[in-house]
Amino acid sequence: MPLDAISRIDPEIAHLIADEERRQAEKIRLIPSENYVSSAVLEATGSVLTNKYSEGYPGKRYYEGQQFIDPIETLAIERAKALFSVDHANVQPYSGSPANLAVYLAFCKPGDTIMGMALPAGGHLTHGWNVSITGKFFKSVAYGVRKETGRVDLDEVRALALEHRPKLLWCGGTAIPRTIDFAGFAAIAKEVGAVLVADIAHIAGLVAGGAHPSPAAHADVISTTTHKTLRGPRGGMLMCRAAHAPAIDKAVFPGLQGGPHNHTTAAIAVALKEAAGDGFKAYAHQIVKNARALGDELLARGYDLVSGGTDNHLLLVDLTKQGVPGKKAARALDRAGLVLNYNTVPFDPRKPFDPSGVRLGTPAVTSRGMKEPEMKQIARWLDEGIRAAARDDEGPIETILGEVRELTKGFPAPGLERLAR
Ligand code: DSN
Repeated sequence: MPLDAISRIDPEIAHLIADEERRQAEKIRLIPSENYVSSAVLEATGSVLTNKYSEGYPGKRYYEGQQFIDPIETLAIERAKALFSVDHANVQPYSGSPANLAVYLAFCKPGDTIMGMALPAGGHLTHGWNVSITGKFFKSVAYGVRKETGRVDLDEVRALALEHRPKLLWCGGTAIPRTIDFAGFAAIAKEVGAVLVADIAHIAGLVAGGAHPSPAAHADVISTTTHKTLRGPRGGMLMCRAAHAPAIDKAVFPGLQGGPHNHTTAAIAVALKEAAGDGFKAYAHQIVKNARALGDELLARGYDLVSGGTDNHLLLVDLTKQGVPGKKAARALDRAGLVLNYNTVPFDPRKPFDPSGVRLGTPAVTSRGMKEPEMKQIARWLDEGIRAAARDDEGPIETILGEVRELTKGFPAPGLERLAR
């Protein structure tokens, strides 16, 4: 975005934004929950819609002046319903965590039993992990993954669900490299009378593009952020069957939130239109092809991938064999222009703030138009960078940084094309 006004008023912030733009343009961004939004989404996010209060829902607001806000929110809702084949959509959650909290409010009372995937196994904080409000206000039961396979064991999930009879059963998470068996979870939820919530924050774009099965026929509620593979602004959505719509809407507003962020709502609407358009299916499938290519090359170089590979956009790499902790590797790779995050691996003997693994993914590089040959090159750089980090050798890191800059020049990032000119 042009930074003329902000440069005049607040040059300090303008410089920092410009630096961040350059960082996003020059580096290879592999954090699997990040992406590049289009210029159209950026424009909506930076629009005057940020000036407007709109507590309520289209046609039922607590403030006047909604002549243009109501149709914007209605468009976002209708586009979400069509794209994900759901009865109802609420596009107001500020992001994924508030969306998930609204689900608790809709279906549970404090102290109720809920069940989700353990954080160290790949689940999300808000699925009942102990440091989150969701693990403090509810009696949380966690399922994990099998040590031998790194995958969810539905027999374990079923046994735990039968024992504890949770009100809510979460599936999905933040570090799951494999396809989520929504039908399998739905069968368990039905057997124990739980509400099944599919958190598809990471894979929403893959679901929309047909590169991951949809939970629409299986889950009572679908929760998602809008800014990961879906390539929208920072935001959240809840989708559900018609029967749950009143409870979900009431939980989001007035239960949990105040006025919706209308600039975000408009940007979500734009992103949903883009996701329904030509090219998004190919984008979603290319994300998966790229992750597989990256994973295959890392496997060939001797890396341990949790679950042995990937079905989606992300890879979880256990660096124990390489003799370098995840944080040290992630820091060195960042200096080399390859941005990923350190992450626990299942059964990690190390602490979450200094774990054994790294997590990486392909949504952002795929948005730049990179394909399998670039993934092989990136895997080579990752390998060289990790080996250099293990022996505290800064030389290769500097070399890789130069090569990364050369490669990224040929793949302009959406929203930042002008920096490539
Ligand atoms: N922070 C998100 C992620 O990176 O997966 C989850 O909230």
